[in-house]
Amino acid sequence: MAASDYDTRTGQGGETHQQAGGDVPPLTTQVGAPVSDDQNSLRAGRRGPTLIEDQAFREKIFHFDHERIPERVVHARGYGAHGFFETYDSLSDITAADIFQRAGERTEVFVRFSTVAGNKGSVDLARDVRGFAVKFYTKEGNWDLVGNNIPVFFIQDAIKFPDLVHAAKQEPDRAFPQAQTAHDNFWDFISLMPESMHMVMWIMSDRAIPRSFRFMEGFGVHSFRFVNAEGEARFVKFHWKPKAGLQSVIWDEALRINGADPDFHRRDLWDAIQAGDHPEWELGVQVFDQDFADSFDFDILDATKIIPEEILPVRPIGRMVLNRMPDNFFAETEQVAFQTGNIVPGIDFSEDPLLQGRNFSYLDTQLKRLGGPNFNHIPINAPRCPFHHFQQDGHMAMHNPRGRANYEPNSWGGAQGGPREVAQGGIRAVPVAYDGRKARVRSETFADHYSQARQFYVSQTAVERKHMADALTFELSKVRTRPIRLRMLSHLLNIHDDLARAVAQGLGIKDLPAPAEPAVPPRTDLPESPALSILKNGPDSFAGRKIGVLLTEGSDAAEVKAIVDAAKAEGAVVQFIGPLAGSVTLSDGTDLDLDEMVEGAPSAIFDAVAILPSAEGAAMLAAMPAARDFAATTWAHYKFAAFNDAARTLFARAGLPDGLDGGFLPASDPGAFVAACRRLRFWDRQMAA
Ligand code: HDE
Repeated sequence: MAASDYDTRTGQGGETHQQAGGDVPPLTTQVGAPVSDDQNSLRAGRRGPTLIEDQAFREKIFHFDHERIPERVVHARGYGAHGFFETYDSLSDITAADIFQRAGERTEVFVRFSTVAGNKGSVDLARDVRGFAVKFYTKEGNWDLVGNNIPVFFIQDAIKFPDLVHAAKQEPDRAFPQAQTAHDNFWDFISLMPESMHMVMWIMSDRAIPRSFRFMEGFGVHSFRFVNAEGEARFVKFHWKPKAGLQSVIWDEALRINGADPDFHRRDLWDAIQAGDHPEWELGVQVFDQDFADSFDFDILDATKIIPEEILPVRPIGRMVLNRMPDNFFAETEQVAFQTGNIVPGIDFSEDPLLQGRNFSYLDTQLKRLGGPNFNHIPINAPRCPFHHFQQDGHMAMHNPRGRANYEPNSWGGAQGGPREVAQGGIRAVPVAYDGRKARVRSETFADHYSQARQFYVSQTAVERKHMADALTFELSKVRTRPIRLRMLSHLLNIHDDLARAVAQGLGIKDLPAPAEPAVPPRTDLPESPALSILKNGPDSFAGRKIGVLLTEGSDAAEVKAIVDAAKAEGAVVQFIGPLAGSVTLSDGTDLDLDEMVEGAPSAIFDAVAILPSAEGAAMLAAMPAARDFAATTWAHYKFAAFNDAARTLFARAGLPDGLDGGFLPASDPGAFVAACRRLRFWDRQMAA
């Protein structure tokens, strides 16, 4: 073939190949040299080898080769957003923390939500704990409240964390399963760690499959300390409560969502914030003194225990609003470095052995992940308040000491001498007195592993208890080693008989094992705590939720409009779905653009649906497996549906019962439909099954 030059910019059309000029800046190298050709590398002759002197090419490839940093060993998959925290009232009587001194003051925050077990590219709806990490850029330094959406943890001592995480992640020989605890190693470890039983109840509940980051709680988990200007210290536990109420999906939906939209949670947060529907949480505290701690049933340093809100109410102290997505995911969400050690004057640690271990881990891990000691120079990590210190040099140093003094004490004096310690305020450890022998021990006050697990279980509604039994059955059904299943059952027997029996039945185990030998006898007298149930803390509003409206050619325009108007009046989002992508022409001749086609939008991605075909359209839908599935799963997931008469053709083919039930409501009364949606699900159907 004869070689000849041709212009690679021609024939490819469009704006992508426009030249610099006007508003379009010139493409440059890293050091600012304009690039004349970004389509062809420099070569010796038309068909000859590439020349090493092509700096623009080498620089581009070199940089690309190094685009990745190590992903977080846990919480690798996450999504962040910017916002603000607003203090309700001054808390100066209990803490000197600057952020809590002035009513109405706003402080910038960055939040990162995450799953724990999965790799960076894993699905959003894994059954897992969610990270809920908040960086407050306060006037006296960054305060990182690195919490989860579950108020307890699996283990009591940080030394077990690597074992827990190894057991939960992919098994090391086969490198699967991804983002799942439903495998032998996890349940092997868990069933040998009775201290994890309370946490197991939480992760087997629907808390581990939240509908959205926007609809989940957050918890600081550990007891911390608040210290006021007089040096008086009290314990404090932190709680985030979503203003939009709690909501989770059910497991079968999670499985479908993971297939249809693995980025479901990301997309949800992105869409909400871009649409101006800014999610909001209230920060609340449980504050208590040493006397309360001494008289409480469990050790307040034990991260496998809660203090029920009914015993110690949560006092709201401010609100957080997320109102801006990062400009760049990598720069902000990936490079953000949370550290439990980042506290500010007025806040102190407790002796919780998990927290103490974390304080080492979070600093250490950033060195590996971000490549050097200067990760706080990265804008997302840098404080917004002035800072001065003598730390210097190292990889990628962006802030360097000025002048001569890079040590202290020095005698250079004044501004030249650099910063000095503060005489008042500053971070001061609470002078807690310790005595005792150096030893590797676990306090006997940490020994009760079942009582609060039971309390969690009995605090759930019947619907939620069933979900827990189903979740345990599902997870253990994936465990191939039978003795592990039995060992788990022996623990469940110490938690609640009903639960153990339901799981045994699901697994086809007829002979229950003996209950596990508890370190201390489990208590059965702890009262129900309604705050622990999701369904008892629903939104009673459909605002911020999504309705999927399934349409066809010829759908009744007035019917569609009435549903859309009612949904919008409630603050809900509407999406249109058709048999094919593109648009449909409604009965009045208007063309309606569709958001999705039914093959790509299972009902699982909506909170409620409206099925409004024309008569001919219904026959067409009835012949489509995806449309039949849409109707069948709406039913199977107990979702509210508005429907018209034509839809019955589809329902019959989808196998729905003739009489339907109270969860399927006539589209002719859109107000009643939207009012029903406030309950989120028609759980009566689950109970009737
Ligand atoms: Fe973490 N955890 N953790 N963790 N954790 C990390 O730090 C660790 C624990 C939590 O969005 C790592 O920067 C130990 C409890 C969140 O960037 C690492 C122990 C709670 C995030 C680490 C725990 C958490 C992390 C990995 C046992 C809830 C994500 C990357 C003592 C209160 C933060 C990183 C983000 C991340 C260690 C237990 C929450 C390795 C040793 C309990 C939300 O340092």
